[in-house]
Amino acid sequence: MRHASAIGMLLGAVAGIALGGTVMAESAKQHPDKEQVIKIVAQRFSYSPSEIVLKKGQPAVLEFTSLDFVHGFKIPDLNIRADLPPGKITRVRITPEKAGVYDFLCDNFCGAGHEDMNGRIIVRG
Ligand SMILES: [Cu+2]
Repeated sequence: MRHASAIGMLLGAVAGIALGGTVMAESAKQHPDKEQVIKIVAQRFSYSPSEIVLKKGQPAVLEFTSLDFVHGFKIPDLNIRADLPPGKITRVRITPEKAGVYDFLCDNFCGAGHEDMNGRIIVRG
């Protein structure tokens, strides 16, 4: 009886390890290249944060919330733009393919400080 019980415990431990390994492998399979999510708040006349660091080749989602106006979001060098209506989340997906610094700006005239509403994305290689 003693032996049987010891074997039972041993089997339980082995099964636990195997299960742990399976769970990890499954999770890696479902998120092979997990998106980085960055929340950005837009309001007259700034983006917060105004500097965003991304990694080359890693997919990212910029989640914008505007507090006061349909601001714009434009990255001229990447040919990306979006309207950012207040009261909803606007998602912009980017997978930067080249390291560098990319300026972005509001391209919907939003008032006296509109020209200063900008920021930059730094892509690290
Ligand atoms: Cu604006």
